[in-house]
Amino acid sequence: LSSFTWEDPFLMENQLSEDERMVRDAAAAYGQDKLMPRVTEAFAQESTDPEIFREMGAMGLLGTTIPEEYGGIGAGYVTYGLVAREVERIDSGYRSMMSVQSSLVMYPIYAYGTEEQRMKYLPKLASGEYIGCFGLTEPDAGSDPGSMKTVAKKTDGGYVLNGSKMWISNAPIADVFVVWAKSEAHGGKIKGFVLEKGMKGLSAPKIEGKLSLRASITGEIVMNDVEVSEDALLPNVSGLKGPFGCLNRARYGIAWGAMGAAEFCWHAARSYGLDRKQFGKPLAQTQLFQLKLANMQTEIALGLQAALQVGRLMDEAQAAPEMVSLIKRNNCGKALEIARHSRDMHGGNGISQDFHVIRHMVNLETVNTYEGTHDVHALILGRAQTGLQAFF
Ligand code: TGC
Ligand code: FAD
Repeated sequence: LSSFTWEDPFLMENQLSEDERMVRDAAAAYGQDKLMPRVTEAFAQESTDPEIFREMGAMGLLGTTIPEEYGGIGAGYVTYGLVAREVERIDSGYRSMMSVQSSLVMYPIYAYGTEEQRMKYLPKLASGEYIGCFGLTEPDAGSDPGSMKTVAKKTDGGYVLNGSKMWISNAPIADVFVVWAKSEAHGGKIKGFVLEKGMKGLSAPKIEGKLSLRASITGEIVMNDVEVSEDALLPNVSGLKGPFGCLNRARYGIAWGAMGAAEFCWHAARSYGLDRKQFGKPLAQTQLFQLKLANMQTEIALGLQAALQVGRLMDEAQAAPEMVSLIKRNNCGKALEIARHSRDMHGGNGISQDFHVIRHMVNLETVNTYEGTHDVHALILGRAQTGLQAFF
């Protein structure tokens, strides 16, 4: 048997290709050099720098899985996951900005849009010149998006949209809005529309006062008789499987990202415990401290292996949505628990912004809730093994 690498117990490094490691290393360097120095201030001030989209675009971190002809880098889902892990190692809000742009805006335009829509939007979204958002959730339709009230009515040559969306990442600074609405012309089925900033009747007020994910701007989308032409419709999908097709990809990225935040908290707890002495010895030399470190190491190693396996299956078009539910639920729940323990292991320092763990902890509360709550994913998995749906 060979020696043990404590920070990479199952030698994941050897399971990655050279190309995957290269993109991962670029994302890690970008995170450390450009994001880490500004995150404390951004979180404290609840401010989002739109320049980050341009920087990520220049690094090839937006729409990594989109083919090069549309501005992406045509990479696989493992690469996408590795990028999410590195960005979320800094802050879940920065990963949120990136994954909404990639999985929830670029992906639907690529998968469900016309060639004209692809050419019009994707290169500018890939470079970060355009910022995108995804409007599914409404004030009265969160876990149950099928009960949405937003409607699209047919007009001569287009549609008029009315309704409001709630808790929408990037919305107040977005140029491009992928919005889901019930379309009367399609028998009330849910259809996707691409709206643009500046359209009459469209506004996106900021939601103030978040105590979680403060570095990522969140807003509403209000649509009052927003008139669009036929070419705003994403023609190639109908029904909830449209937004869910995007969510499968974003949820998968979150499963990797949450592990990045958890790794930060684990490594921080280990370093702190090695440095900090109480009762005449390092905290890391106590049994309780080591038990917590062992639990963190175990959950992260298992969570990363699971995410890698689902990523490989996605690249082979063999992944089922329930696999994504399993890793999204598990990895977010475990990351939140790890962040809470790390906060505790830092004692009083754990509540200071300077040690970063409480920021990760409060961020992960959002990550555990959005893209399907922890309990909603349990119900998806429960349905898949009993054949009985317990949502209503
Ligand atoms: P259900 O009857 O289960 O399904 C309706 C139709 O949708 C299809 N479908 C899927 N298709 C592809 N992938 C999936 N994962 C799918 N899940 C369902 C299904 O086959 C069916 O198709 P068809 O053709 O037969 O009509 O629908 P339901 O209404 O009973 O769904 C229940 C439930 C709970 C599973 C679902 O509604 C759910 O997942 N709720 C959670 C909502 C959610 O995740 N919202 C996310 C909003 S976006 C967001 O949070 C972005 S934050 C990003 C960031 O900042 O990083
Ligand atoms: P609810 O659905 O009201 O759930 C409240 C509680 O009830 C939860 O614990 C839930 O698990 C539980 N519950 C719900 N149904 C059941 C049931 N049948 N059985 C048992 N328990 C149940 N949405 C977008 O569309 N786009 C975005 O970009 C976006 N970004 C977000 C950013 C942030 C910061 C946040 C906080 C949210 C964002 N969301 C976004 C919305 C997010 O997806 C929803 O908040 C999430 O889906 C939960 O919906 P809800 O808040 O309405 O909670």
